Amino acid sequence: MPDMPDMPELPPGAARTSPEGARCGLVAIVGRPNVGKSTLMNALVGQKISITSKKAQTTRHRITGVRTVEEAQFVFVDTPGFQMKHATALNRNLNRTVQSTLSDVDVVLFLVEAGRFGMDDAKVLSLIPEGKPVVLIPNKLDTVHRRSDLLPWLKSMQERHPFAEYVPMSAQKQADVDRLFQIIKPYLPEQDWFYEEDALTDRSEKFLASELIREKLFRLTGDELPYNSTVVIEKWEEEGNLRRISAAIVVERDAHKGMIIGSGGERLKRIGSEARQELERLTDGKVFLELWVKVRSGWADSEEHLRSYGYE
Ligand SMILES: Nc1nc2c(ncn2[C@@H]2O[C@H](COP(=O)(O)OP(=O)(O)OP(=O)(O)O)[C@@H](O)[C@H]2O)c(=O)[nH]1
Ligand SMILES: [Mg+2]
Repeated sequence: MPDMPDMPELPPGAARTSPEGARCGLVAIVGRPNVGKSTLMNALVGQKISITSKKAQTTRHRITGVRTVEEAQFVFVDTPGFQMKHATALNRNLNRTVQSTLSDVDVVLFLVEAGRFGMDDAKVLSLIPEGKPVVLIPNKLDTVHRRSDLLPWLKSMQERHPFAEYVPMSAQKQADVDRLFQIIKPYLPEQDWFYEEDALTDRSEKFLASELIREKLFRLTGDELPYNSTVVIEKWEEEGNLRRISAAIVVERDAHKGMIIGSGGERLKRIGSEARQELERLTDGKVFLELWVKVRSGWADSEEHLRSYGYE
C-alpha cells in the first residue's frame, strides 16, 4: 500500500481493498426545495435512502448514499432544499447543512426544474464555491411538452455559469439516471474506496425508520400540516427478527395534533400502517409500531430542541 497522508479518516466498515485504478469521490446534490434531489439520489443508489414528497422541505439532514459501479465508487450527498422563507432555527440549520456540504465535495449536481430559473435557484448557485465542477441538471424533463422550447433557456443558463456539463433529464426515468454515472465518473479522484462495494448508506436503520415515518406523515396530511413537525424514535427493541418500535410525532400546536390523528384516529392509523409495511421491507423482518403525537411548542425555533432531535 502506498502512503496516503491526505486520505480522510475512514468510517467504520470502510473498504480495505480497492481494485486497480479505483476512483472514489463525494457528489453533492443541491437545489431549491422540491426540485427532485432525493428522488434522484434514491434512483442513483438503487434503494430508498432519502424520503420524498410533494411538500417542499422534505429532506432535513445531509444523507449519504453510496453506489459502486465497476471501479468507481460514488458517494452521493443529498441535502435539504436551500430556502429563503421563514428565518427559524430549523431553516438556518438546514441552510448551514447545504453550505458545509458544498465545501468538501468533488463535484456538484445542481438541480433546477427544466425551463425555470428563479431567485431561489440563483441563491443556491451562488453558494457553490468557485472552481468546483458543477453539473447542471434540468430535472422533470417529462413535464416539458415541447423540448425545443428548452433550447433558448439552456443557452441563457450557459451565460449564467460555466457549467461543466448540461444533463436535462427526469429523475423518474431509470435510463436517464443510469447515464449520469459515466458523466460524473471523470470528476471522481483516483483513490481507494471509502466504503465496502455493497454499502448503500452511512445512516443507521433507526434513523431511516424515523425518516420513513416522517415521509408517511408528510404524504398523508394535506398542506394544512406545517412542515415543521418531526419524528422521534423513543423505543427500539430487537428480538430476533422482530422489532418493537415506539415513535412520537412532534408538532407545535394542539390543532396540529388533531389533524394528524384525524377523525376517530383514522389518519394516524393509516400513517402507522403504511410506515410499518415499509419498515418491514427495510428491516426484512416483523415490526410492531406504536405511534403517538406529542405537542412541543416552539421546537423548530430552539437550537437546544433541534440538537436533542438529532439536527447536527
Ligand atoms: N414529473 C416529475 N416529478 C418528479 C421528478 N423528480 C421528482 N419528482 C417529484 O417532485 C416532488 C419532490 O421530489 P423530492 O425528491 O422530494 O424533492 P427534493 O428536491 O428532495 O425536495 P426537498 O427535500 O423538500 O428539498 C415529488 O413529488 C417527486 O415525485 C421528475 O423527474 N419528474
Ligand atoms: Mg429531499
